[in-house]
Amino acid sequence: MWENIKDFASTFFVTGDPLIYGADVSIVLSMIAIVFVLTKYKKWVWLWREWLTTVDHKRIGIMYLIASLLMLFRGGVDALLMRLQLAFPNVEFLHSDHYNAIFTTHGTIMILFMAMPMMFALFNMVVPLQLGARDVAYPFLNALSFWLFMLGAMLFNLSFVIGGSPDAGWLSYPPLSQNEFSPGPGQNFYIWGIQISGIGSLATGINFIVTILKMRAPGMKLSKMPLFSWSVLSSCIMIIFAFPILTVTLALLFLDRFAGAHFFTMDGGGNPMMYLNLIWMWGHPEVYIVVVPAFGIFSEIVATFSRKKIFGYKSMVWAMMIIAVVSFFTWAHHFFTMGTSASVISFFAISTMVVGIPTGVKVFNWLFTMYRGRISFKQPMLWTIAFIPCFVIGGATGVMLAVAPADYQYHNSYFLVAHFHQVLIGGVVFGYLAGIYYWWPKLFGFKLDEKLGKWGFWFWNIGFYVCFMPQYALGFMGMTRRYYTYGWDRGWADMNLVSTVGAFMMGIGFIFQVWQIAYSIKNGERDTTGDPWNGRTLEWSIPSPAPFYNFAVVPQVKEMDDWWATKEAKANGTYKEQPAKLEPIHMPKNSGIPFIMANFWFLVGFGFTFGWVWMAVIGFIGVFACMWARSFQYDTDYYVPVEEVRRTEASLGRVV
Ligand code: HEM
Ligand SMILES: [Cu+2]
Repeated sequence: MWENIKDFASTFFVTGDPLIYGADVSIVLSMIAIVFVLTKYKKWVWLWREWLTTVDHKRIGIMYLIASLLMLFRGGVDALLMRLQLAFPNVEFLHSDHYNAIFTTHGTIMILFMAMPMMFALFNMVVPLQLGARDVAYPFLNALSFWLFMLGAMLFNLSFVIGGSPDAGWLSYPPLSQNEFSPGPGQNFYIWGIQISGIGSLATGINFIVTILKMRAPGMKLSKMPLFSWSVLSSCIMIIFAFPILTVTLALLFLDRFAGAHFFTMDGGGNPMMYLNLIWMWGHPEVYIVVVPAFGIFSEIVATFSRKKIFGYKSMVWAMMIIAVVSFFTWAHHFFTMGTSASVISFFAISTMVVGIPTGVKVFNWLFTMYRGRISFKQPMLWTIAFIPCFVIGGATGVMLAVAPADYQYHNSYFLVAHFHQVLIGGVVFGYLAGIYYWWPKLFGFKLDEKLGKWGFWFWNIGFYVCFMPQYALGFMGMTRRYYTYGWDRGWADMNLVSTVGAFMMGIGFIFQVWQIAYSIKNGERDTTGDPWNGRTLEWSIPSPAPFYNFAVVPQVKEMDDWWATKEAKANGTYKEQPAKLEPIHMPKNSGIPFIMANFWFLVGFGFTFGWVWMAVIGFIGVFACMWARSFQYDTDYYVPVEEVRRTEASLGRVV
């Protein structure tokens, strides 16, 4: 009996590596600390009522934000471990297997569990406020999306200490990811972690499309909608077309592994190339899904901090929509070298280059907006300005990669690694950080400290170039990606050392940012106006932090940048006060079902990961029970009385 338990434990828990024992200990300690604090300060009920069951888009946004910052930390530690290993030749503090696991979890976490939730954080924090809405179209579904994401991410991260991490690369190509070459639960963790959170992402896509199309304040025609909301629309359209492909692809891969099917096997009629095509039909749009909202953020920030209307509004909208469409026709550029006909290759080479055109249009629009503007270099603007050259270089190297014959040289080299980090960090991360700095006061009621933030900014920025510029050269020098160590004879030592120094500079930048948040919670400049940046769009017309119902009175929109127009009219004395009549506000009720249902999904995933069908069955029964319960719940909304609205507004310094 004891032997059996020992046997089981030694395969169930990941053992043998001091790093992992360290993680085990810190996970257990932090759990104990959390339980202790919650109990000591009697916060369990508060946690349940205010957070775990909330359907308020702002709170959901904040939870996404916290989760994504934690994941940025985890993915960042992975990155630093890899860079540490590569700093010098012949270092083997990570074994080859462990290195494989680390680049796999780094890539997967950064894209699916860092970039995606940070993007959803911004969607949730901003879109309803910008549209003049009281919440998203389906608040319950929104909470469900969040919890599906969260439990999927937890499942994926659990592989670090239980069962073993996936190690077949961030896209898990077969045949490597098949049972034959990756037995053990790692690949299953990958499949189910992504699968569960992916369902949440798809639902978020639907939710925000409906919100944008149906919930805009009266008078806000699509042609007057702020550009960030447009970018969200573009991104969500891509989500609803791309994510089902991912779901199906992973489901088929799972059938191969679990049920011995032959969709992507080398024999039995299967074809691994099919997987590559499918996964990139999702994967390429995916990178645009995460970058287009960053374009929206930059558009808002450039206009606000140049004190000018955005240049070329219509062309911006067209550019984002064209990107959404073209992004579905470029996927094969990820495997030019795998041998197809010249005509297929030329099609994908040209379509890839075509994406550069709308993107270029946008860059010029931002520059023209800044031209002769009165620019103020606050944190959001700094990140925006840093983004432009960074993204332009990343885009240019992307076009270099799109030149198919030349790609035979660059393919899977460090040139590629440098390229995609340049667009992902310079575009996505810089963009989201800019957005977080920009909208932070609206959510939290105070600004983030400028001085600490600027330290963080410079460390990130200089660190970025120090880290990734040498990698372009390393690519030309023949260093391929996913290399776990190399010898002195290669001549790669100097460049790699420089690159590692840069990576650690970015790490220091991140520490400054965490410090900045901690410092600003206490000492940050309070925002009493609700409009700390002299903004242009509706979210700046309400107090900060935004009250739970957002708008005491639903705004009537007349112009593009309506809030700016209102302020101008007030300054000119042409503003006509509209008598604001308070009415009871219709709001959704909190619900525990999303949280509970996502936990059942977790059971499903965990059960399938270890092949314990009984557990998956219990999970499915729970999922259906939750759906059942929800279907017969009729008491899902309530009205906030006028008196309460008046009181809340008064406590925020507004008279209505
Ligand atoms: C913070 C600075 C970062 C550093 C220092 C860094 C470093 C690295 C390193 C060393 C690799 C492995 C390269 C190889 O051996 O082939 C890698 C791979 C990767 N990184 Fe990063 N990274 C960073 C941030 C990011 C971000 C923000 C994202 C996405 C949003 C990202 C996405 C990826 C992906 C998708 C891979 C490929 C994984 C694979 O080969 O399967 N990284 N990164
Ligand atoms: Cu691509």
